[in-house]
Parts: sequence; C-alpha cells; structure tokens
Amino acid sequence: MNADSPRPNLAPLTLHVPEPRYRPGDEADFSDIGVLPAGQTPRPDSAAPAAEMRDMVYGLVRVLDDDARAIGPWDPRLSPDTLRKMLRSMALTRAFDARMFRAQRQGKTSFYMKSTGEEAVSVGATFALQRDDMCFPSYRQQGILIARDWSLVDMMNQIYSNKGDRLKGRQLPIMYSTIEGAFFSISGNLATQYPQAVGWAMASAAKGDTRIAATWCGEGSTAEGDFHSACMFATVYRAPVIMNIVNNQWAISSFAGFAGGEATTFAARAAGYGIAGLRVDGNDPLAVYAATAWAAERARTNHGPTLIEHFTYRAEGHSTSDDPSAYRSADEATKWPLGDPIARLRDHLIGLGEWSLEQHDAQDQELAETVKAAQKEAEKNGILGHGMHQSFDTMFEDVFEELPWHLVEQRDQMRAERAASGIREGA
Ligand SMILES: Cc1ncc(C[n+]2csc(CCOP(=O)(O)OP(=O)(O)O)c2C)c(N)n1
Ligand SMILES: [Mg+2]
Repeated sequence: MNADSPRPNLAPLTLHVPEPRYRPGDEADFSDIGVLPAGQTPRPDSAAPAAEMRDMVYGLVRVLDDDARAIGPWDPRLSPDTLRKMLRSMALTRAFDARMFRAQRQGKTSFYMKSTGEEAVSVGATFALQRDDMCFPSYRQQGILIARDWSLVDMMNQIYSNKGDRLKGRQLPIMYSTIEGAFFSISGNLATQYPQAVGWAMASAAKGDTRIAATWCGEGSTAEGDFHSACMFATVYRAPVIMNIVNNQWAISSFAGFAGGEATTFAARAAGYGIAGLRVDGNDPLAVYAATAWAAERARTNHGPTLIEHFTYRAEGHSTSDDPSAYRSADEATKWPLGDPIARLRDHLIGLGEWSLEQHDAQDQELAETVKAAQKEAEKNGILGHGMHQSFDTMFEDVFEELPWHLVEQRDQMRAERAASGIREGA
C-alpha cells in the first residue's frame, strides 16, 4: 500500500514482468507443455476461408508420432527417395554448421550462426517450394541454400569475406545473398525481410507472375513493427506469401515470453489479421513440408497468405558471440519434448525399411568430408583478416549505376592519398 496514493484504499497497480521458467543450475522439466499427439490437427482445404481456420492457430500440425511413424491427414506421403534427400540436406546443414563454427573459433572468420535443432524448418519448407520461389530468410535458414544444392564453397567464400566472396566483403559473415538461388539478402536489422517479402509477392502478382514469396523470422522478431505492417499488407491484398515464425523459444538471452509467448501462440497473430494461420511441430520435417505445401498451394491459387509458427527449440547458442550457459538451464535442449529433427526423420526411414543406422553413420562421415573439401577449396581464396581480398575502389561500386560527383571526389581523394603514401593497390 502506498500512503501517498490519491486512492490509498486501492491496491497499487503492478506490471507483469515475464521470467523464464529455468535459469542456469535449474533442472528443466517440460513435461507439462501441451504437445498434441501426432495426427490430431485436422487439414482444411487450402482454399478454406481464414475465419474457418481459427482453431488451427492453437493446434499443432504433427505427422511423425513418438515411434517415428507418419500418421494423420497431414502426411505428405513423400517417396523414400525424397525423404532420403531431405535427410541428407538436413545432415549436411548440421555438418556445415559444425565446420564453420570451428572455423570461427580458429580465427578464420569473425562470426557464425548455427541452426542446430532447427534444420527441419528451412529444409522441410524448401522441399515444398518451387526452386524459383523467392525466399526472404533470417540468418538461421542456411538450410534453404543447402536444400537447393547451392555451392558450399560459395557460402564459405562469403563467410570468409575472401576474394571469391560475391558480396565483396560488404556483409557480415553468413548474410548470404544470391539472385540465382532465389535467396534475398539477409539483413541484420530484424524483421525487415517481412515487408520486403510481402512487397515482392505483391509485385509478383501485379506482374501476373506465378512465383510466390516465403519469409522467416524468429519469434522475438515478431515484436518488431515491420512484422505487423507486413501482415497488414499481406491480408489486405491477399499477397501470395508464406510468413514463417520460427519459435525457437529464445531471442538471444530473452525468452519467448518477452515477445508475447506467455499470452498466446505466435500463430494466433494470424487470426487478428484474418490470415490463415498454422502452428506446426518445427522438429518434424514432414509436418513442416506438409504445412508449407498447403500454404504454397493456397498462395499460388490466389487464396492469400499463410502465417506458420514453427514450434522448435534453439539447441545451441544464438551465435558465436553468445554463451547461453549464462542465462538458461544447460539441460533445456535435451529435455525439449519434440526431439531432434534429424533423428526423427532418420528413424522414420529406418522404420520404413529404407535406411539403416550404418548408412546414416556412413553418410555423416561422407558429409563431413564433403564440407572439409569445400572448406579447403574456399580457403584458397583467403580467410577473413588475412590480407585485402577486394580492391579499395570496390567500396564505391555497385550502389549507383553512375557514380555521383561527391563519391567520385571521395574515390579520387582516396586514390591520391593511397598513392601519396606509396600503397600499391591490393596491398
Ligand atoms: C531491429 C533489431 N533489434 C535488435 C537486434 C539485435 N538482435 C539480433 S538477433 C536478436 C534476437 C532475435 O531473436 P529471434 O527473432 O527469436 O530469432 P532467433 O535468433 O532466435 O532465430 C536481437 C535482439 C537487431 N539485430 N535488430
Ligand atoms: Mg528465437
């Protein structure tokens, strides 16, 4: 009670400040998390009005059950060959992450971000999209490029900012960009890709194209204004876009509660905008595939956007600059109820009689070798911090079609100063 209050007979107002359930040293226990059994969430028609789909945002699309069998209406019935390709892309993503994380620790680059535990989110979705559908990812969907068989050497060149780097060292490592890969430039400014994706999708429709857009952001990033203005445009114009929220429970050291995760599901954002919303087991590659295929069909047949929450868990640190042991319980990842996405698909294939543990181990070995060989190749182009990989002049190029006078002046001044101090180009 506050005696200075004008109404001392009323209890003072208070704020709710979210607090994660477990901190370092605590034993995590998620047994009370309401994970619906596989096969329970219904599959509406992809043309269903959003208003008839409101329950979906509180459900959980799951195909693989606890015994790794595919069940229920969302089973995409993929061929064993496709399942094996999907498994391979996920395992390759993990192998790539492991190697590049090590490269950062060895001082070969300044920064890296792994997607461990979230490989199904990017790989599963990519398999359900067309190769030329435009992706607007966040920094944790390297699996898209890998599932599109993009060159690992090319990705590494960017990570090393070396002379093979198509972005000429102008982007933070891992912020890839490739038109040919239909992979839009990653931005460090969270959620900017959301309105860009919606705008691209609107342009595609305005031009009478058939390509759709897909975008991804973390659950923390949904607190950004950009997320909401994107939803607004998407619903008003029924833009052909798939908006993915990767709910991996953490935004660096802030848990999902700070982005509204205590109050409702992230998929429920869709209902407020009148957008079709799906909530999906993000550690189930078949569920991610099925939900994306559903949303792609909806978008391509002009029934509008879909917002998909992928319920998953960030198994490792946010980036190489992070130390999660400082803010969360060490055993959270192993206690997470949805398991590991690679192990789940592996076990599914084994259950079908289409794969074995021996084959899996052999593939892991082979993929580690593949990544190692790519790394050797990329390092021939140099590593970060070892010499100048691009000429100084390049800092003025590629923005304006014709260099404006003030930049011409600055460039000439730079050249003159470098010449005067006896520096050779490339040194
Ligand atoms: C506009 C903006 N605000 C803050 C940051 C700093 N920042 C970088 S990543 C991050 C956490 C994002 O978490 P989430 O959206 O959940 O994605 P995740 O890293 O979990 O995949 C923050 C706060 C930023 N890059 N941009
Ligand atoms: Mg997150």
